Amino acid sequence: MPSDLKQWLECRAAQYVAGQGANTITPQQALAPPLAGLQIFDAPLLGFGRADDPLFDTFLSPQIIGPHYLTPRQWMPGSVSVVSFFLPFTAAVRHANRQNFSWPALAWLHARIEGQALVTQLARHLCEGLQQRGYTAMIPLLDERFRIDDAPFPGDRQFRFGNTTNWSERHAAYVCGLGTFSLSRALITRRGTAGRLGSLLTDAPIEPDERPYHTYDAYCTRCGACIRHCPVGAITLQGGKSNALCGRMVMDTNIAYGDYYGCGKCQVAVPCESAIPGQPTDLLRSAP
Ligand code: B12
Ligand code: SF4
Ligand code: SF4
Repeated sequence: MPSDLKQWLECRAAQYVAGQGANTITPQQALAPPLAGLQIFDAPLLGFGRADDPLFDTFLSPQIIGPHYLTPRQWMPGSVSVVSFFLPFTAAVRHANRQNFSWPALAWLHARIEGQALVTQLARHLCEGLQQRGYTAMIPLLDERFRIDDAPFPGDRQFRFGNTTNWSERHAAYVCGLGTFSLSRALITRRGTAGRLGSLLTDAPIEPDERPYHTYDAYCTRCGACIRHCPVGAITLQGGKSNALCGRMVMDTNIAYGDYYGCGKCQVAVPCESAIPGQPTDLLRSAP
C-alpha cells in the first residue's frame, strides 16, 4: 500500500485551500462591500475509508438512508477507497452568523454558495492528482447519476430543496472516521459542524482511518443549544430536526436573495460549532 498517498492527498488539499483565490470573496462577488476579502474556509480535514466497508450496505435500509442510495461500488465498480473531506468555516464566517438568530448573515450565504464551489473544485483537484499518479477517481456529486429528491412538498412548485440524495456526504464522512451525526442532523467533526463536506472515490489503495467512535451519534451531548437557536422551531429533543421546517426556512432565504440561501443558526454559538462538545478544540492542530 503506497504509504505516502494519504499524506500526499492531505498536503495537496491543504495547499489548494490555502493558495486558492476561490477561498476569498472578491469585490465583484461581495453581497456588501465589507465582505470583499472574506476568507471562507480554514484548512481541510481528510478522512479515508474502504469502498467495500460493510457500513455502506447498511445505508440502503430505509431507517438510515434508503434503497435509492448507491454504494461506492455501485458508483464506481473498481473503487477501493473513499476520500472524504470537511472544510471548516473560518471564525469570520461563524461569528458573523452568531449576530442574530432569525436570519442568515451575508457571510454565511457566501460560505454556502462560493464555499460549495470551492468544495467542488477541491474534489476535482484531488481527483486530477490521483489520475496523474495513474489511478482512476470519480466524484459522485458530479456524476450524471447523482439525484436529489426534490419534491418534498407536492404542489409547492417554488420549492427546490429535496430531502435526500443517492450519495450522502455526511454518511461517507462518518464511514471515513471524520465525525458523527447530531440532534440537528449535522455531522460533528473534530472541527465542529460549521463547514462543508465533499468526497471522491478511487481505485487507489489508501489505508482506511480508524473510526474513533462506535455509535452514529456519539459526539452529540443533546445539550439542546441548537433547539434554542433555530428560528423556526425545527429541532426538538424527541424528534430531531424536521427537514420540512428547516427546508422552508432555507427556501425563504432563497426567495429573499435569489441565487443565495442558507441558515445554519443551529451550527453557531453551540458547543459543537467548531469542536467536539466537551473536547479541546482542534484549532491549533489543523491550522494551515
Ligand atoms: C437535502 C439536503 C438538505 C435538506 C434536507 C436535510 C437532510 N436530509 O438532512 C435541507 C434543505 C433541509 C438542508 C438544510 C441544511 N443543510 Co443540507 N444537505 C442536503 C444534502 C444535499 C443531502 C442530505 C441527504 O442526502 N441526507 C440523507 C438523509 C437520509 O440523511 P438524514 O435523514 O439526516 O440521516 C439520518 C439517518 O441516517 C440517521 N441514522 C439512523 N441510524 C443511523 C445509523 C448509522 C450507522 C448512521 C451513519 C446514521 C444513522 O442519522 C441521520 C441524522 O439524523 C446534503 C449534501 C449531500 N449530498 O450529502 C446537504 C448537507 C447535509 N447540508 C448541509 C448544510 C450545511 C445545511 C444547512 C446548514 C444549510 C446552510 N448551508 O445554511 C441546513 C441545515 C442542516 C443541518 N442542520 O445539518 C451540509 C452539512 C454539513 C455538516 N456539518 O453536517 C451538507 C452535507 C452539504 C455539504 N456538502 O456540506 N439540507
Ligand atoms: S447543540 Fe448540543 S444538542 Fe445540538 S447538535 Fe450540538 S451538541 Fe447536539
Ligand atoms: S435546523 Fe434549519 S432552520 Fe433551524 S437553525 Fe438549523 S438550518 Fe436553520
